[in-house]
Amino acid sequence: MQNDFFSAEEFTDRQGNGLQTAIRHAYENSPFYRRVFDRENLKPGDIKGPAGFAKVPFTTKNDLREAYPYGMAAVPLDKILRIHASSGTTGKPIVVGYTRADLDCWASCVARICEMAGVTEKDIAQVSFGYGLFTGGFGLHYGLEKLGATVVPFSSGNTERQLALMKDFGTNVLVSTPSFAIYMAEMARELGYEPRSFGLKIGLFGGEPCSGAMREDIEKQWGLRATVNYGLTEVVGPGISGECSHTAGMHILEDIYYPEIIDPVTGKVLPDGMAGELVLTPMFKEGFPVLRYRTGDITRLIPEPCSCGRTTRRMDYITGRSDDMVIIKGVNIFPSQIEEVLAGFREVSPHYRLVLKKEKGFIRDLEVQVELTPEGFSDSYRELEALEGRIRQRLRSTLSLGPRLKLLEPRSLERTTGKAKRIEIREED
Ligand code: DLL
Repeated sequence: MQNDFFSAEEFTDRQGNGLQTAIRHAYENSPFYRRVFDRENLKPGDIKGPAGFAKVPFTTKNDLREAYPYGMAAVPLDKILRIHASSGTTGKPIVVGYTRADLDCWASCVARICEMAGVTEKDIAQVSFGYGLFTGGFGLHYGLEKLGATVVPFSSGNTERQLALMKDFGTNVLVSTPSFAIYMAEMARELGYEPRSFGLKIGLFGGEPCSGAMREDIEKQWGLRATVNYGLTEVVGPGISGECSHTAGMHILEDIYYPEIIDPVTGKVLPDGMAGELVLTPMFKEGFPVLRYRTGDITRLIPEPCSCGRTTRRMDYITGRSDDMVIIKGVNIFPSQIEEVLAGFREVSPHYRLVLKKEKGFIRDLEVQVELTPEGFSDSYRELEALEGRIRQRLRSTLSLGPRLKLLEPRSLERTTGKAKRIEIREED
């Protein structure tokens, strides 16, 4: 679609106008932002260009939590057509509401992401994200429909039936979390099917990190081309960025979402290419607008143009969340570092879990639990011990700390049909 090919000047112009629209709408219609601007003694007219925009305070997850349920609304509730919410594993969920224009814009964004990934109106796409308050199911559904693809709105769960219908309906595009795609392949084999025989062509994966090893595994097992896409409830849901067929980072829909990367500690805006926390401003959101939302996701903006010719900047894969960082014995660790080490061993599967023991608020102990692959599993104690030693050594040199390691039999960790749960915290007093 033509918006992905704007020239740099066109983007600058559009973003300048878009940011002005967002600021004015928030200031004039959102009691929350009116208070923020008044507190800072800021008026929309004072904010000019990117340097001026940096004066706008960040919005955090906490702000949205405190606004539960409707405190972020900037339109009367009768203009809200749909509500979604984050799962809210801790504290209150975060609620977002969409006007008709918001829903149209969202569907167009998701359609663009799907088209970029190579999906066409000839395809049959099975949506295996949950339909409900989670934005994944409905978000992809309406985007794919807008594109003209045939949608199979299966939702999550019921893996056996999911596989049976996939075969019968001739589904060729799978829409799910990457971990569910791996689980489905495992299940297909258990049921006696060869995953490649399903004829899947493209995977649209999102909602959680997809490491290089996971992507390789999915592509090899299903014989499809995997693409990843990114989004979050607080900003809109899926449809913020996604990969084109060159699969080298996710193009941000920059004419709709204004991205910044900041140093998570100082809040300073960082130049393209440097890793930090992603901050997003949706420029045309009416219902529940947010300005400079701190996503918590660590990534970088890729300065080089993509060989596909699109001029929208790409964001790199998420390497962690600023609130996922584990500090243990004074060492900072991101789960993605552990995943990378594990991915280097063909004897272990992509299924792992980090068990953190907390004592009086501090993490005292980290145990890495990882499943062996059926080929990596051995009856020989000596072989397993040698493997354990090699993994442990690699973990120690990467993390500067030696966590405990537990090798598990194949298929012993619980599978999920949505986002994988990688971290378990055990509180001890
Ligand atoms: O997961 C929205 C979504 C649904 C995106 C389906 C793509 C596909 P939330 O439940 O609010 O929304 O979770 C958002 O999930 O801040 C990231 O930490 C993580 N996340 C989402 N996509 C990716 C991705 C949806 N491609 C949170 N890579 C975000 C890594 C991702 N992390």
